[in-house]
This record gives sequence, C-alpha cells and structure tokens, in this order.
Amino acid sequence: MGALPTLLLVFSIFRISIAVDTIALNQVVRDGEILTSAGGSFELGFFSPDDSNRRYLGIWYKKVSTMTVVWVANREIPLNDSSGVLKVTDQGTLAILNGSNTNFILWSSNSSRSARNPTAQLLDSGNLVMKDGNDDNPENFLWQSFDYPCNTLLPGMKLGRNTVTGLDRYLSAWKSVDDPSKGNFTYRLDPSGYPQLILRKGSAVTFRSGPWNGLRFSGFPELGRNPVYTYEFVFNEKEMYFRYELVNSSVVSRLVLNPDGSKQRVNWIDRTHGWILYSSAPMDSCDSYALCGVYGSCNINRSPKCECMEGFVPKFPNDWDMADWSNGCVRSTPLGCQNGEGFVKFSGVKLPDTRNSWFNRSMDLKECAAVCLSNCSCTAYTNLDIRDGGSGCLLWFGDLIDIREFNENGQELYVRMAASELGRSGNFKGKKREWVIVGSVSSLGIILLCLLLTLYLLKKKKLRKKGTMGYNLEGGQKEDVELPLFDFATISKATNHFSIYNKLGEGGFGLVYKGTLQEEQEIAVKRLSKNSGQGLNEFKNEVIYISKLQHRNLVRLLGGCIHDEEKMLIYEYMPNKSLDSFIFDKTRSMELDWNKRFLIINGIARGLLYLHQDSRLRIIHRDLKADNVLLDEEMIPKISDFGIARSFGGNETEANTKRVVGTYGYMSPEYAIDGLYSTKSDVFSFGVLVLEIVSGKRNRGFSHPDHSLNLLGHAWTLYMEGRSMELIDSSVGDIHDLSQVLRLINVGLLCVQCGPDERPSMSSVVLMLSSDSTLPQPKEPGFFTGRGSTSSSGNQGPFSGNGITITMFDGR
Ligand code: ACK
Repeated sequence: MGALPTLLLVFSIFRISIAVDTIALNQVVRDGEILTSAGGSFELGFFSPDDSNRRYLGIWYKKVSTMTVVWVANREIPLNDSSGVLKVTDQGTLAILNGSNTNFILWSSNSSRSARNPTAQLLDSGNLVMKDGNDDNPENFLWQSFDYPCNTLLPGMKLGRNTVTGLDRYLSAWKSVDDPSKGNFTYRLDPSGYPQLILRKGSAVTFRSGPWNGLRFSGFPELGRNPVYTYEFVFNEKEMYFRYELVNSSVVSRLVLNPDGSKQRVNWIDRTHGWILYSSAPMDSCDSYALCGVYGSCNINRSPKCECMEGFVPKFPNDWDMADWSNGCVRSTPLGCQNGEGFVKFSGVKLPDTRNSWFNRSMDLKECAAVCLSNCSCTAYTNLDIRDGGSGCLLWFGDLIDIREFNENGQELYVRMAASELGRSGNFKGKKREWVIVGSVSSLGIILLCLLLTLYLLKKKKLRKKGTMGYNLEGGQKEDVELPLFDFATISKATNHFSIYNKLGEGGFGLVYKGTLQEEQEIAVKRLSKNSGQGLNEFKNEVIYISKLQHRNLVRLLGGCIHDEEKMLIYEYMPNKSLDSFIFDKTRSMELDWNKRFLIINGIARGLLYLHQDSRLRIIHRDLKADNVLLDEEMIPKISDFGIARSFGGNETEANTKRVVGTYGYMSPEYAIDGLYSTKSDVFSFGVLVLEIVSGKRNRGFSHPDHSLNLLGHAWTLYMEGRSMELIDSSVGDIHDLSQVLRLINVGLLCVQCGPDERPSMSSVVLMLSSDSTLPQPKEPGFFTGRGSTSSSGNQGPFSGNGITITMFDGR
C-alpha cells in the first residue's frame, strides 16, 4: 500500500494538506492528511464533529472559516481513534480501513463494474468520484458521493430517483449537530402520483413541496426566477429529480436538512456574517402537513388560519371551533356521481397532495375537465404546467388534503362539486370563484341520493347498538359480521388524536395510523376517508372477508370502531411495514438476504393457498402486490388489504366483472383485458411478486438498455438463454443454494404464463417450492413487453400511476 509522496505535502501545524485532489490504486489518505479539490473549494479528510475521539471521513468547504461538513462517508460507524485510512482498492472501490487492523473494512463504496486503473478524485463541486484512469465522463464514473447525499444538497447534485437502476438520492438529517448518523428526518422525491418532495419524520409526512408546475414547486411560491439560482426538474421514463445550479459560481450556497427537520437554503457571506438564510421550509405553520385536514385550507394571514373550502363544512364543528382542525371538512352536499356535477375554480392555492393523482402531459384543460367528470372518483383537476397559458392535465382521486393559500404565485384548482353547489355565489378567500362545467341536473338522482343517505343513517344507528356490522356480499347475500368494537375515545387517544406524526401511510380506503393501547399493545388503525364512495365498499369488503379469516400469513383484524360518520378498522401492528419498502429500496433490500426472501415467498404462497382453497370462503384477493404484504417483527409476511377481494361459492371457478380493479404490473392479461378473474389471476400476481422479490426490481416501470421488455419478459429471455442468474438482486449477498433461486425463478415464470390454464394452482406452487421435483419449462409470459408495446398497453389509457390500485369501469 503506497502512501502519498511526502514531497507533495504542505504542512500545517495540526494537519497535512495534500496539494493533490486525486489518489490512485493502493494510495491512501491517512487521518491528519487532507485532499484538496483543484479549484480549492473543498477538502476531504478525517474529522471529529466535537471534542470526542470519534473520527469520520468527510468533505467540507475549504474557504468557509466555520467548519461546515457537506458529506460524511462512515456516518453510522465512526472510528474511535486516529488510525483511519482511506484507500483505493483493486476492486475499484474506496474503503476506510482501521489502521490498527488493516483487514477490517469499516466502510466501502460500491462499484458497478471493475476498472483497470481506479482512481479517486475530489472535484471542485464537492463530489468525490471514483473513475477509471483519466476517464472524466460523469456517465462512466464507477461511483460518486453525489449519488449518496447526507444532509446537504450542493449545486449540481440530483435529489430524486433513477428509475432504471433504482438509485434514490435523498437527504437525511444528522441525528444532532455533533452526530452525523442518520436522524429522524428525510427529504425525498416521492414518486407516487405526480412526484413532489416530501419531508418526513420517520414515516410521517411533515411537509411537502407540492408538484412541479414548470416554473417551481407549487408550495414554493418564492422559488421563481431570481438572480442567484437556476432550477431544474426532470421527469422522464428513466429519471425524476430536482437540481439547482448557481448563476454566479463564486457564491457559496447549500441546501441543508437540519436535525430538527427544517430544510434551509443558506449562503456564506464572510467570517463576520457567517451563513445567511435565503429560504426555509416549513416556512410557517400553514406548511405543517394537513394542518387543516381534508378540504380545509390554511391562510397564514387569517385568524383562525384554517377555513373549510367553500362548499364544505367542518366535520366536527366543536373540535373545529377549538382549533382542532385535523378532522378537516366534509361536503355540504355529498357527491353521488350525478348528472350536473361540475367544478368550482379556486385560485391562489398550493396544490393538494398529489400522491393520489394521475397526469397526462398532452391533454389541455378542457380535455382534463372532461376526463375528470367522466370518472366518478375524480375530485379535482388542473394544468400540469402553468407556462405559456397552461398545458397538460393533473387529476386528483379521493380527498384533497394539505391546501394553503398564497398571496402571490398560487395556482388554480378546479374542485368537483355537486350540481346544487354550483349555482351558489360566493367567494373563496376573496378570490374569484367560477363554476366550470355543469351537466343537466337530474332531480331523480338527488331524490335517490337522499333515500340512500337516510337508509344508510338508519342502518348505522342500528349497528352501533349491536356491535355487529351487517354488510352485503356481492350478489346481495347479507352477512352479519361479529367484530369486537372499540370506542372512539380509546382509538383517538391511542393514535394521539390521529396526529400526523402517527400516520403510517395511506391504504386502500383511507389513512393508516399507528396507535398504542393502554396495555402497550401496538395497533394500526385504518380510517375510512369521508366522502370516498368506493372506499366505503372496500371498507365493507375488508370487514366481511378478513374478520372471517385467520392464518399466520394474513394480517389480523383486532376489531372495528364506528362513531358518528367515522368508520375504522384496527389491526395488529406490523413493525416492518410493507414488503415494497424493503425490496425496492437500495439500502433496506440489503437486510433481506436470500434465506429471508425465500421464507417470505413461501409465506405469501401459503397465505394465498389458504385464501384459494382452505378458508371458509374461497377468496380471490385481486390486488396482491408488494405494497399489500406486511412484515411482522420476525419478517413473517402477512397478506393485507382485502378491499377488492371476491369470494366464490360451490363449484364456481371464474367470474367476470365490468369494473376491473387492481394494479398495473400485477394484473393478468385476461383480467385486465376481459375482466375475467379467477384464482389464476392471483397466481399471476404472485408470479410477478416472486420475480420482483428475486430481482429487487418492479415489474411496472422496469426498463433495460438493450430491449423494451418488462421484468417478466426480461426474466423469461434470461431463462431461455440459460442466464437466469443475472436476474438475481445484487443486494441479496451470499447465495448458498443457487439451484433454489433458479427454481424460484422457474416457478415465478410458470405463474406468469399468458394462459390462465397453463399457470399452476397455489397448491402446486407450494409443492414446487418445497420439493426437488423437475419443473416444467415455462411458456411465454402474459404482458411481457414494456410500455408503449401493443400487447401490454391495451388498458393503460392516458394515465400513468405508480403502484396505486386503479379502477377501470368496463375493462375493455
Ligand atoms: O409501507 P408502509 O409503511 O406500511 O405504508 C403502508 C401504509 O400503512 C398504508 O397501507 C402501513 N400499514 C398498513 N397496515 C399496517 C399494519 N397493520 N401495521 C403497520 N403498518 C401498516 C403500510
């Protein structure tokens, strides 16, 4: 191992500054030595964040007199003395070794490929890159620190995802000012619906930027044209990211996520003034996620800050008057998908949460309105891009949440309203209100709606007394479901009054909160969204099915809660959340070694076999996907979300529906195209899941530089060429039994065959997984080409959705 030539060293009293920015193969940077970027902007070396002897390898500004670290390599594993050494290894990686035990690698960069002449260089942008010899083309870098941000976004860094490689670049705060290990807060580009930047504390959202509108993020009205920065938002098939650059490169500026969860853009002035704040988020209490609840709108210049949007009233008026706005607002007149419904325009707002949105870049505003009106679940729309008079279409499905008003640079939002609301005159925060599309009012529809509402209220009253939930199964057969009922106060207390900090995420029919009962029992509470017509059906469905089922691989329902308009289901809490948060995450996927993945696949297979064959009702889940598999503390998989499940009686084996519901990428061809579902459509989804677990890649959104096949087509091609090994996720680590993995790929491919009859039943799958029998050769998979191909795109319409369960009326 060659240390750097001493002639190149410039001594200072406490440290040795190396007048080079590069180290070559087997050269080292020892603790005390400093690498300096060519233009003198950044330095790299070992440092301690406080007086302790904890040593980290990091990058900091050279010209900023207050030590400001922008990147840390070994943030989770400090050295306890000054024996640390940074070395370029012959595997083309950078490694931190503990000098007293040179075989012990404390931290290492990964490498996408081998290199003949690996070198590490600290660039003047603050990017530490690994390259092969003098190849300065960023496309060819073996590794770069800009791909693994810590708490700082420097000019030129991308904040977002590469959807091809799965690389997710996001900021994570330090634990405290003197502890660089990962703290509670993260700031990342969320790919659900139309992407937006989301600040989270743990898994709870605390702030979001809103969607990019061509000029800025909707929630950053100040982020317009300015003399200091330029901004870029890229969203295409391969990448989605946000990036900024400095107009004047001599300005020293950074965006930092602080340990307390504030995100700040700061500029260095001089030693006297220090770092000056340019902007920060959250900027005021109206930026707190969902402060005013659904259909509530926040205005910082008003008292009280929260008001219901016009056409809506507080859900719980008493709470609302006491400034507890978290339960939001409900419609004065419910929607019923009636003729005559239309839209009211609200101006000057931050667009609501887009995680339940769909978009289309080519539609204009008129087409957008028409599409929204034709889909009963669509609640609002607006232009995707506000430049040049506006273009594109953004649609919301479900409740609108986290809306605020701005004095300047707010946007227009068209909200769906019942016919009777459209004629009313009024003002929304003093801004112009217009109604947009009105069809012919059907009084019959309104009478029918009132009748249904009365019936529903009567039924609800009855239910509360009995502690029993009575619901109709498909086909009109009535089911009374005995379910332990929790009282509302208990659940409200357990979830900290449905605090946003307890929010786990959004499930099929509403928000999911974490709760703790008095006896310390942890629970997950699914709360039915108000006004979610389809959500009510899914809620009933879930009650009917899951309360009757019990299996080690199905999530357990503990009870329900009904209180006025509120409906909730209470489940056992799954500390490891959903499978998708592991397999598709570069870091977390490393926790899933091969053995764990095999056990998870087996567990899902057994759960599905129980549903198809062994349960009291024979059930087809219809929405099996990685998001709907939860993991308990021992990583035992539990199938969840029975919102759209169906049961089969007697000898029935197959049914047909006009309402195709499910998730692209997991739906079998006969279901997506003809609405035909059977146990074999679940088998197809299971096969997709198996291939995703093995490869660590999503079927939907999969792309490959050499072909336009999706994951299924890619897996099948590799199988046919005898190269199945190449499918295996590189994060799985050592594989002791390769034949077991190859067997699983074979089973996965059998399950995704195009014809339902060709696919094995779940009982055969379970057998195949547990025996060494010879497996048949799979035929071509169904839907095996990627986007834009004729054989797979029949149903995809004009939208793009990311893993969200979708509904299509009339499957063709
Ligand atoms: O991937 P997640 O963190 O795990 O986000 C989703 C979210 O709620 C919406 O479904 C989480 N979730 C759902 N049910 C449970 C449960 N029983 N225990 C823990 N987390 C849950 C899920």
